[in-house]
Amino acid sequence: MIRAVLWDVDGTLAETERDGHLRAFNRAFEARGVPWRWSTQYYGELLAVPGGYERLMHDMRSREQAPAGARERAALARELHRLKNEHYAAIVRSGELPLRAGVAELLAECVGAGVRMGIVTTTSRGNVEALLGYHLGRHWAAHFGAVVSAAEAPRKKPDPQAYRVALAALQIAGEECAAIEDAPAGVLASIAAGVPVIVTRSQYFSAAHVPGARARGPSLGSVQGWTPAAACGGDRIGLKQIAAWCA
Ligand code: XBP
Repeated sequence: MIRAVLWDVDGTLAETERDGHLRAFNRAFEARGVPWRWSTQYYGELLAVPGGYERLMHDMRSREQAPAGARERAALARELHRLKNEHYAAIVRSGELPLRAGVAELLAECVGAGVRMGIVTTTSRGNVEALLGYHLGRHWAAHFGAVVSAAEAPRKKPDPQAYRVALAALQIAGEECAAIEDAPAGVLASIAAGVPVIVTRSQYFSAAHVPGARARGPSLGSVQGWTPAAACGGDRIGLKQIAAWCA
């Protein structure tokens, strides 16, 4: 049996990128009077750049309307990122970012079975607090032996720092855990930290190449469509199935 489940956040717990962060970025651009907007397709390309602030800086390199000076550009990116995270929290509070299928059930199964849990993300701490506070209540953090965000792990995935920090906090070896991720960068980070990983494909990474993942499939809420097949029975992906894939 595995001793801990390590959860990625964006794309894994909820479809936060298209329905949350992207909308929040565009609202921040509007609020700040910035003349550009990001399309759904373009944001998919920008996701190759890890980190919201870094994404803003990357995008501004090819924007004529962006400030020319490096210092002004960084200041604008910081302000837009802060505004984006405010809008993101408001979107979460409006109830428009539900947990993905099977997530609530697996969270509850871990609690019931005494399998420890960690949050392993490189998104901003406030975004984690907003999403988990909304869905699990204000004592959400009590369910997790480790909560690692950009505050604790500034080196973004695919760097394994976030996973290493979580393993140290849980005082557990990587091979005793299973990570749940949706994107190639997260898969690379978990594998580099020695944590077996399964992939629940999200909107933006539905066809991504994820070599090294123990299993990949459409959702924790379904036993159909997984490679290798989900052979442990039941109508959703549970701990027994995850342990079988990670053994
Ligand atoms: C997700 C990310 C983040 C979010 C935006 O990280 O790459 O950058 O897209 O959040 P993970 P910030 O897969 O580790 O959850 O704006 O706070 O960076």
